[in-house]
Parts: sequence; structure tokens; C-alpha cells
Amino acid sequence: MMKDIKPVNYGLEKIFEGAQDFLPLLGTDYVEFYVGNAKQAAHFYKTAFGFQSYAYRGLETGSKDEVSYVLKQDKIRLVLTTPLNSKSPINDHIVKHGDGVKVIALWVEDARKAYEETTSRGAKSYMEPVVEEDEYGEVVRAGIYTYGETVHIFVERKNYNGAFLPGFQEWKSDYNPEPAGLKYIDHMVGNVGWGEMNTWVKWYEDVMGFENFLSFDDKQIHTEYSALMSKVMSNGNGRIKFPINEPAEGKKKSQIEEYLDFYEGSGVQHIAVATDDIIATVSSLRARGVEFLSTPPEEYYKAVPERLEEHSHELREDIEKLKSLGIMIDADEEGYLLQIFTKPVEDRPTLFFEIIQRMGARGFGAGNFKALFESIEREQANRGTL
Ligand code: TYF
Ligand code: FE
Repeated sequence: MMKDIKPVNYGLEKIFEGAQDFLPLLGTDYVEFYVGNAKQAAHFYKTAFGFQSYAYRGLETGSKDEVSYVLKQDKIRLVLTTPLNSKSPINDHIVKHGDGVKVIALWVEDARKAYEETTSRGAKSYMEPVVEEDEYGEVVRAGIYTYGETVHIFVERKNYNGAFLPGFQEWKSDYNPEPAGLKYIDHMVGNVGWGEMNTWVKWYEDVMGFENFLSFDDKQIHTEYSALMSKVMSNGNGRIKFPINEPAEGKKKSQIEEYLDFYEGSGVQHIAVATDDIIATVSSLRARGVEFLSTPPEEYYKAVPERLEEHSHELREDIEKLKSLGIMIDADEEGYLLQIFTKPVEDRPTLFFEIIQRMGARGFGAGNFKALFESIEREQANRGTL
């Protein structure tokens, strides 16, 4: 008998008990990018990834120094912000890092308490609690720094029913490409400098009450040329998962070092977004011009049945179809998962996206690491940065 397995969204049950109760997190509220040209970036995320116009602030709404476009697809909200003049401190971020993620915003019941609990445990303040209000209600936000210049903003929405946040207006557009089936953010990965991974693991434990629920060392994550280490941090209800990577010694330059060189410091490496139909999603994204890493070689697909072991018979999707789209397949004790990675979405080889469909598996595709890193190294070789 075939087990009835469906795409799953973990994070609806407690995965560990304990100290995390000081910082209950309801989910990812939004992800904000600082970019050189938000108008064009918004067009790209609509056209290529199927995001929908949602909210806006700019000159027309009284925002004189910055413009932000908010895009939405199911539970995912992206904010694209650009400066309107040379005075804005956002310029410095863009000069140093290029386009990239500045804010990982977390949805909380009590933003003041989240700020107090984390700063009293050693977090560096980014923004003291502020109450923002308009005719649609009230939002409280506060922020702390994490790795590099990246920040977490705690967002408390007290029955707020305006467009996104006070200061924004609804953004209605005549151009509304079809969504691509992206549902929610599964995880967001940070790259940190040499020897800094455990510092940030401890920071997420001590300051945020997270736990290290999976680890990969350089013995597991390496190719002929390069290596890296990764530890996955999770909050108590599993809704927020942040793997942290650091480079490890190899014969050539690892992708993590390449990122750190081009981002000029630690930052967000990839955003993994979940779909419950990866074949439809990836077909649509490819047709819209999203570029993915090169497809793993023939031997990779030949080895799928042995990699999946007892989960092999659960595979719903046609391997030939997955292969034609370049989608990778891995399994752990609980089920299988399907995943694929885009090329970097800006000219610096920094941030990229992962598309993931979990069919029971809670892991991160460790069985795919070798094929994945070899694909990344083919790109690095083309860029002359391997
Ligand atoms: O998030 C993860 O752990 C997987 C695999 O540089 C991965 O998506 C790990 C490291 C990396 C790229 C992908
Ligand atoms: Fe990932």
C-alpha cells in the first residue's frame, strides 16, 4: 500500500520544550531587501517569481527619502527599498553589499517584550520599540542586529488592517502576472566568516532561545575542491529555521568564501520558499526566465532509488520529469523532499533562492549536497572565482 503523503508545513507543533518561551515567534512577517532600483526589482519579482503588488510608500505618500514596494505571494511578503537621495544611510548598505537582505522581520505578540528579552541577553539594538499608527490601527516594531549588518525586526500587529504597515498605501497595479505557487518561507540561510559559525549558533541559543537541530560538518559537506560547515537553528515551534554556514578549508575557494568576498561580509545567502507542486512551480519559473543552477549529471538521477531507500516507493513524481527540470530529490527518516536552487539573483554572486517541496522530510537535502555544490562550482569556474 502506498502511504498517503502530502506536502507538509512543519511548524504547527512544538519541536522542543524549554527556554525559547521567552521569545514566542508566530512566523516570518516580511523580508526587506535594500536595492539600487526598487521599481525595477519589483518588476522582476512580479514577472519572474509571480509576486503580486501589495503596498507602496514613496513621494506620493509623503516618504521623501526612501521608496518601498511590498510584494506578496501567499504567506510571503517581500519589501524592496531604495534611497531617493544620497543622504539616506541605505546608500552605504548598497555600496558595500550590493542588493541584499537587510531585514528578516519576525511576527510576535509583544514587540516590546521581544526587544527587552533579546537585548537583555546581549543582542545589539537596531531600533528601540516604536508605535506606528494610522486610521487602520497600530503596529509596534523593534529591532536587533544579527550577523553582519543584517537585522531582525519584531513586528506586533494589533488587529492592524491597513496595507502592510502605517505609512504604506495599497498598491494596485494593472500588471498582475500569475502567481507561481510559492507558499511560505521554509528557511533562510546566513553565511558567516571563518570560525564564526559557533558564535552565531550560541547567539541564536542564548539571545533568541533557538536550538541547533541539525549539523553538517566539512566531512559531510565537501566536494573534491571545497568544503563548508552548517548548523540549522530553529525556534521552539519550528516555524523559523535559520541554517548558519561558514567556509572550511579545501583545495579551492568555497562558495561561502566567494559570497563573503562579494557581499563584503556576513549576510543572507539563500531564501528557501515552499511550494506544494514543485513541478508546476519550476516549469512556470523557468518559462518566466528564472535561471537555475545546472542540472545534476545522469549518475545523480540513476542513484535516486538507492538514495531514497524505503521512501523510493513513495515518490509521487516522475523521475524523468524531475530530471528534465533539474529538480533534486533526497530523503530522511520521515519522508522525502524535492528542491532546486536558482543562480544568484543579482550581479554579485551573493543571494539566491531555493524552491522546496517537503513530502515528510524535515532535513535540508544532505544527500544532494555533493551534486549541488558541484553545480555551484561549475558556476564559480565560469566566473573565475573557484
Ligand atoms: O539550506 C540548506 O542547508 C540547503 C543546502 O551553501 C545548502 O539548502 C547548504 C549550503 C549551501 C547551499 C545549500
Ligand atoms: Fe536551503
